[in-house]
Amino acid sequence: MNRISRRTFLASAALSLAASQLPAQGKRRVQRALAIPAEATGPQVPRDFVGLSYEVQQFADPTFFSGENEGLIRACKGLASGGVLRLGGNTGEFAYWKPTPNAPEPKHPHTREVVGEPKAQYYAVTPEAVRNLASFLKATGWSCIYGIGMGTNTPERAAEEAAFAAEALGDRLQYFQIGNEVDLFGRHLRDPKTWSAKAYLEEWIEFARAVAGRVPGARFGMPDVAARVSWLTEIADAWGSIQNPPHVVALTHHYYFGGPATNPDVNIANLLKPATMAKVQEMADEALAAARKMGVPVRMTEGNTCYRGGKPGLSDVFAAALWAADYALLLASNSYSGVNLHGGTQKPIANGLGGFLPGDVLLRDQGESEEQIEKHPHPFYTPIASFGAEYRMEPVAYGLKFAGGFAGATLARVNFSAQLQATGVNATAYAARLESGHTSIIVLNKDAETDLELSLDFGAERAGEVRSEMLLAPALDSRVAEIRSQEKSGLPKSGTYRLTVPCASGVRLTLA
Ligand code: BDP
Repeated sequence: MNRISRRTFLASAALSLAASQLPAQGKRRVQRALAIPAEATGPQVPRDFVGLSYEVQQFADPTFFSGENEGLIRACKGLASGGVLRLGGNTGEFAYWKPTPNAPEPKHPHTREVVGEPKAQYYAVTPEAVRNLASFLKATGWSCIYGIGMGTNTPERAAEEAAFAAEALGDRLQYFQIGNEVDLFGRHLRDPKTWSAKAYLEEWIEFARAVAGRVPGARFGMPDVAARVSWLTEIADAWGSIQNPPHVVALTHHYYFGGPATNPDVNIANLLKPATMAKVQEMADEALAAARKMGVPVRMTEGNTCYRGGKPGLSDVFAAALWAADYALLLASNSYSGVNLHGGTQKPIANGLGGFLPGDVLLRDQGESEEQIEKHPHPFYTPIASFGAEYRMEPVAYGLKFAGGFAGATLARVNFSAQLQATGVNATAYAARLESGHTSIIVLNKDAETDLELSLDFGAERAGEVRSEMLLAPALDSRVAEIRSQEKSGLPKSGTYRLTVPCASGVRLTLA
């Protein structure tokens, strides 16, 4: 068999999926030929491209990130080998370092109580939590971007915590980040009349110098802005005038497609439409220009589908898987060093948002019972959900994992997505040369109704076996996702391979 047709896909999928779980049959089909180059001359995707982001407040339970938390360790390893765990989030600004059990709680500076912003509920980060984090990282094979608060912290305490963390985490520590979403500090942590990128930079340098004073060779990612990527530009422009600047190794920003859950525009059609990715591209263009000026890469250190804890029916369904795969690969093709999708458990996320998740309000309004509501992951966007002691990879995590198949690979410098979208289908594609030397292509058909029939031209001299995997679910709004290996086949002598990518699915082909 030298061709995988839609029927073949469906037939092999049917071996273990119930008929109701097959991908939907498209109402339309479009055909397109793509020439896959033998050479890949685009960016190299770092091996540790895939990452997760968690609130610092997860530390309040030192058994969470711990070498003993087997369920979470298994889930992280299932998502990516050698991923990056980023700690930060709104709650990071309300943590204080408690070096010994008897150390008193410091006096906290006054902050304004603002509805929707975290309440000034302070909690301690302890040596036990940081040591357990080290054992967790060892067990998972992951490394860490360690967040230290700036909003209510002092440079001295930040330096003391950093010294302990650097020692405990050793080579598992990639770099520190000081301050989370500093572009929003004017809301509740600083005077909005005087707060600016310049004011932030002055303050940040004081913190970073204090940390570098205690941790020789300390590395930093910054500014970790919520949305204002123009701050990266301002920082890059100002950087040259700083004497002996701290060692910054990445410029970082966050990204949420939209929010909150109650916003009707935050829906599957808008999440998946090409204009959404066009905006991502604009943001990447600006971030990259700043990063090039500073000679560092960009990392998207915290993001997801919908801010304020996610939206049920969007963040926790298969549409989020296709979004995550596409979003991650688009950033990889823009030379990003990685993507950390935000998540965690209910309490830290809710605390960081003023006490509740708007998604729960939405479900109650829609008449769901408390029992039904509990079946959703909390927060709704979390890539790894915990239900009691069980940890489960959510659809969004399957998308990230699918894209993570290109970790370590070199991307082809061809805009396949533009070629596909020219046919009117909402699909994207990325090709790469894997570390093994094999060529691989990922096609994401985000279209709800159109199947895509591709003729992939690999060139006549390329022979060999074709392996394929599919990212699938019964429908865009299904609460499940799966990555399924398909039967192997051969590449015809012509070098042209016909592939059907059903609507609302992803396919990856690898020539071996
Ligand atoms: C970001 C915060 C994070 C929140 C998230 C959200 O850094 O703590 O959990 O958004 O709104 O602004 O869900």
